[in-house]
Amino acid sequence: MIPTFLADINDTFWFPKQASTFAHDVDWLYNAIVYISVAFFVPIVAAMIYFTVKYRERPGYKGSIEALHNTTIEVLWSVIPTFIAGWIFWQGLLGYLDMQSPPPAGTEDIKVIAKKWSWNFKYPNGAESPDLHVPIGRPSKMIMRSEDVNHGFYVPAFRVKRDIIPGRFHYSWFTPTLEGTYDLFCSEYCGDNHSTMNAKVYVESEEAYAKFLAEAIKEPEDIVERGKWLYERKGCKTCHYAGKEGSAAGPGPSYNGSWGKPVPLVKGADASGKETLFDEEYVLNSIMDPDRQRRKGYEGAGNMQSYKGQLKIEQVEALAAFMKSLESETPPAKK
Ligand code: HEC
Ligand SMILES: [Cu+2]
Repeated sequence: MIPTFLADINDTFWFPKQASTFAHDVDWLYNAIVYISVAFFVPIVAAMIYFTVKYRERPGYKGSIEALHNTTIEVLWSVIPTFIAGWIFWQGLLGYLDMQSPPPAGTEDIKVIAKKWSWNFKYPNGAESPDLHVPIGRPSKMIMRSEDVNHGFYVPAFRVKRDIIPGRFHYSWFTPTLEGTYDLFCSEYCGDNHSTMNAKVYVESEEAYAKFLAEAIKEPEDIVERGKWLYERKGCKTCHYAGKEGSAAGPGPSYNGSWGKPVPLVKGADASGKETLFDEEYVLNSIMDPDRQRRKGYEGAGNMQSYKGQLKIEQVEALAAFMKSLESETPPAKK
């Protein structure tokens, strides 16, 4: 078995907390490689320095030209490292296969949707959230896809990392072992706001997890609250500013103070072709068919994708009500 003093030292040293069943083995192998490297590095460098000094060229000293070859030493320094490298490969392969093979049944299956630049998690009961919640002590399986470009699902505390390539599904799994809040990062550079594509992972007791699921499924009754709820859960928050609780100014226009005012357009479907009013109809068009009316000053890359098929008309209504509720808020200075 793995000596614990080798693995658990990292809890406080150079690794984050060990919060999954993988963490111990990964850290242990990492340490083993470091210690093996040190065990070679120190004597080799020491011998090098010693011989450099001992056999340096100096008056009255002549090196011998016969000592060029020693079969015993050469066989040893080839064969021993080969076995060590083979062992490292074997241990790494076992760990890799373990991480690539989710248990065939009994996992908590969570769908992960990566999108520029936010995460969306869908749970078995239909609930969704922008941060990941998982129960402790039970394997959770991530069924992951990307809506646009390459992203990477990376939770350092679990020692789990997996690329997500558009057009196919990728899987990842882990069994959390320590309650707490951990960081989730996107580990593939995916454009301008890649560095903001982070989320939290909440490892919770079964009761807390069940409570979260029950609450996450219900859309708030109040229409404005529901709009805000959708704004946070559907990824709008990464790009649009919406008041004090909203995110910092992203690539999209701020919702604040826009309602009922004229919107200057690049190309418009309305009669003048120059501007339109910020109302329900404009919000609906912007969400379902963003190319039809682009706001002036926002014609560049990194624009909004259509939400056709992802939002119901009632949900658009709620989002519009939420934007309307911000009509008196002052927008932040544009960067
Ligand atoms: C990838 C970033 C991004 C995301 C995510 C995003 N938007 Fe946008 N949105 C933009 C950009 C950029 C514009 C301006 C260009 C345009 O008018 O199409 C815009 C325009 C809009 C407009 C018109 C606003 C105006 O002032 O002209 C509305 C309304 C809107 N988005 C709503 C939403 C809603 C609702 C969501 C979530 C369901 C959302 N957006 C998600 C980037 C985004
Ligand atoms: Cu990304």
